[in-house]
Formats: sequence, C-alpha cells, structure tokens
Amino acid sequence: MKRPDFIELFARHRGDIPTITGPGLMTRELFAVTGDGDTVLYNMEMPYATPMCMGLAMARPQQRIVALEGDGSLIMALGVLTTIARYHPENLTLIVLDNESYSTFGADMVSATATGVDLAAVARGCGIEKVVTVTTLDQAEQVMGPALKEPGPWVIVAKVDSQSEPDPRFVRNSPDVTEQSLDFSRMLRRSNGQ
Ligand SMILES: Cc1ncc(C[n+]2csc(CCOP(=O)(O)OP(=O)(O)O)c2C)c(N)n1
Repeated sequence: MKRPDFIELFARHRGDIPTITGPGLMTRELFAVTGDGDTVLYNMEMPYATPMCMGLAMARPQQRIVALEGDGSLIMALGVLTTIARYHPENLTLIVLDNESYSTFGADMVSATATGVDLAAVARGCGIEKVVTVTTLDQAEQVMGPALKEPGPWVIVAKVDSQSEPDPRFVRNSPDVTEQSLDFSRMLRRSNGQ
C-alpha cells in the first residue's frame, strides 16, 4: 500500500475530526489533501503526536481525536500504548503508518518493525482490544469508518511502502507550525469538546 493513497483514504473519512500528526513526509501529504483548515495539528516532533492525543482525548471525552504517527515515532514512546490501555479513552484512534523505516530520512534507515517487531501485537499485549493491521486499501476502507466512529480506543497499523521521496501529487511544503498551533488551539476552544 502506498502511503499517499492511504492518507487520501484517511482524509476522505476524517471529516473535521481533530488530528495530530507526527513529523515527516506524512505531514506534507496530509497537508496537501486536507488544506489550510484548523482541525489538524501537523508535524509534532517524534514522539509527541500520540501522547498529545491521549491527553486531548481524556480531556474531551465527547470528541473523537486521531493521532497519525510513523512507526519510528511510536517506537520512541512505546510506553504510551500501556497508558492508552490503562485509561482506555474510547474516543481515541491511533493510526500508525508502518513503513518499517524512518523513511523521511531515507528508506534504508530501517526501524525495529523491519526486524520483527509487530506493533499491533504490542498494542494487544498492552491490553488494547480494537487493534487492526491493514495491508491493502480495501482493508483500510473497511476499517476506517468504524475506527473513526465506534468506541475504542482503536489502533490501526497500516503497512505502507517505505517512500522517502515526496509524491509528485503532493507539492506543498510543510505548514507553519506556530500558525497551525494557534489555529488548532483556537479551534479546540471554539468547539468546546463537542
Ligand atoms: C525528536 C526528533 N528527532 C528527530 C526528528 C527528525 N525526524 C523527522 S521525521 C523522522 C523520521 C520519522 O520516522 P517515522 O516516524 O517512522 O516516519 P516516516 O519518516 O517513516 O514517515 C525523523 C528522524 C524529529 N522530528 N524529532
């Protein structure tokens, strides 16, 4: 599965669900398809997207929150899976783009998932029940609806190609983090957890 295709699929299902992404090319790809809205906070450093979403989901139990994270970034904060299992925020969806590498810095920079670590098994082992691995767009299409609507917490591990060149369809640069952070925090205040 190509990461940009998966990201387009996710963007189509997402609507305006507040989303925080990890760093790297995924940010540019989602920014290119989602645009300049205030509902995505892009490009958080490794490994902050998931812990930030965990806190946000607990603070706003009525609102679905999505973390979009690379495998390398999640591995840097693997303990967050134990916290998700422990506090069980039903409104949290974690989507891991597992390309078995730190691909933004080179497809040959392999991560531990290239040498056998199964992040879905780790999540299950921590006690998270709704964990799905998808390897094709058809599988992703089937699970994305429930994973963004039904009570979780959900962990979707999307096995994607390790692509370290920007896709020619996605020509925008990364958004400005300061501007985006202000827009995102204003959006949260306005939406008041609904
Ligand atoms: C704390 C920290 N160290 C290093 C970086 C530089 N960096 C940006 S993207 C990236 C690779 C991230 O790998 P992964 O999360 O697997 O995403 P991928 O690039 O494969 O999409 C690195 C090392 C960073 N953003 N934050």
